[in-house]
Amino acid sequence: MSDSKNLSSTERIKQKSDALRGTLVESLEDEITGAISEDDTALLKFHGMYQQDDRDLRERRAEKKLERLYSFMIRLRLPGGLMTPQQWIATHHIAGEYSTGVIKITTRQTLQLHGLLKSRIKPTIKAFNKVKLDSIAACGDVNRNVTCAAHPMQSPIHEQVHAYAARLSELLLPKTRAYYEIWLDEVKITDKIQEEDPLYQDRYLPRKFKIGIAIPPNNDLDVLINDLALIAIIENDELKGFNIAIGGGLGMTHGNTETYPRLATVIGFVAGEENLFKAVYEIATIQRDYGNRSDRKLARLKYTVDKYGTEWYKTELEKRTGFALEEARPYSFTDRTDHYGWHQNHKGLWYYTPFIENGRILDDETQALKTALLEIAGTEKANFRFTCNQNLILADISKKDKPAIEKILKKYRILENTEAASHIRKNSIACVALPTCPLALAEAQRYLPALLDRIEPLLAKHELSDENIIIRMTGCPNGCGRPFSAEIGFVGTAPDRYNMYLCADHEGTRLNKLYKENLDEAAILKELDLLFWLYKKERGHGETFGDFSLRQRWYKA
Ligand code: SRM
Ligand code: SF4
Repeated sequence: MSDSKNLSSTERIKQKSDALRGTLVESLEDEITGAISEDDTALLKFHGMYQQDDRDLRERRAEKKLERLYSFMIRLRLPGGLMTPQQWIATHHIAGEYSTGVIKITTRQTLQLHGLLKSRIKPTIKAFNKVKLDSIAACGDVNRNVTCAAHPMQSPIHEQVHAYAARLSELLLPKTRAYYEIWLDEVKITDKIQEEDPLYQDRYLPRKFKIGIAIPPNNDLDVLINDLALIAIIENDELKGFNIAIGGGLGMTHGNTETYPRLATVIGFVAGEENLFKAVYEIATIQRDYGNRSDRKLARLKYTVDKYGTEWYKTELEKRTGFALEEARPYSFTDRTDHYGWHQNHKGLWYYTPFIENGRILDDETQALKTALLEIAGTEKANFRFTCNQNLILADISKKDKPAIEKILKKYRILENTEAASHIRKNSIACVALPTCPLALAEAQRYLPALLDRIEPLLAKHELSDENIIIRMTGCPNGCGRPFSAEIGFVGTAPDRYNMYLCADHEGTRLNKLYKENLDEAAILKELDLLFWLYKKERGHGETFGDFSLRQRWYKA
């Protein structure tokens, strides 16, 4: 069981929080500061928000003896990443009225708004609530947004599998009414029994907990990086059940060898809805009871699995559920990318995936994406599905409505921009990083597009422009843009410096390895020039860049 003597400070904050209420109401009312109290910042995460400040302005404000420019980021809970056109319209207006206006699609197929001032949080949540959207448990030591394979056109039973994302999200929601009381002015409940929480109890989980559901052969969500990965097993177009894998997670700390990225290990197969739900629930209770509660850096499920062993975890799970897992069923992933442009499913419905660089939805000099999406939502002829590659699929469009949507896409240069984007750019991900992320050591989404401007000519020089190389960048080793499962991964170490990782596979079943440390842009480009030259010259037939890098042993011993 977890050490209850040496609890981290966050454990104590959770425990004395009165079911996540803390002093959030008082913090909100405090007009002296744009911030909330320190303990409340930990609790706010469970309500789907983070306190941040504009790091670009820190020094200037400090010189003027001004408080940091505090603001808040809100992340929606959107299991499986599905939104109606009406919900999109509301999100568009909320973003414009209360946040920076930019809507960010995240790597867990939901949306974030940045730059909300303290006084705007409540109106924002109320406006989302009107269209049945919330941010409960989008952050914090609870189950996070459940991700699911995004491509409906790829499987006739996509809807059936997709429904599990919403139901698992419901199953693992905290029972507290704090969110409704604080943000939506629901009357405070006096009967505490109503919010007793057998799963989370009073200390919640030791750390964040992530679930993903893949539908092979596509692995667009990088399912094995989740604490709990479910892999749908489909035979003869029928859903038979799910393989269960545990212990994925990417975060690490530079220089701390006790921390590491890890892919989930498959422990068995489960058939039937009741058993699946039981297994998911009990995997969470084991982590609750055995996860590390004294050192948050070692508190994710992956460390619990490695401390006690996979077999132990499985045995404990079977003891708690009362049934044995079956032997894992065969499956294989062949693809991890989004499918840009128009595609049609088995029912004849159409899907369009535009290229959205790093998930940032805004109007700029190349295209009027935000305006186009508002106009498309206004037609009510397309649903919005977000992908874990920070993209959007305009979904479920009938043959009759396709020309109208296409006309809008053309008018605002979305078609043109999507067609023009290079393969490597379409396979890129960058995390938010500066200026809002407090943990960023280097730039990511503000820099990767410019770096790609310089990488594209190198690929052209070596006649590799048509290769689908997966490239990702993050501003620190927490791994939010999943750089450790990229064929070329850049992880920030300091301003303008990155560690470079190579050797992951194309399908998301092998992590990469450290190749070179602390490279600046000139060094990155020099390395890539050489690596691309060798790849072009010596690759085997159809060999991917990641597989070639591994064969060449391009990693530090
Ligand atoms: Fe993340 C923390 C952004 C996906 C691992 N992540 C953060 C914070 C909240 C920084 C903080 O703690 O104050 C970042 C907010 C930046 C900002 O200004 O918005 C942040 N993470 C993101 C997003 C928005 C990146 C993006 O550009 O899309 C993704 C939001 C996902 C969502 O909708 O829920 C995001 N984060 C991930 C992923 C990828 C995934 O889940 O597919 C990972 C790696 C997988 C994993 O969990 O191991 C990830 N984020 C982390 C970690 C490392 C956790 C660890 O085990 O060590 C942190 C730091 C922490 O928790 O202490 C972190
Ligand atoms: Fe911030 Fe690091 Fe996550 Fe990027 S990887 S968003 S820099 S915590």
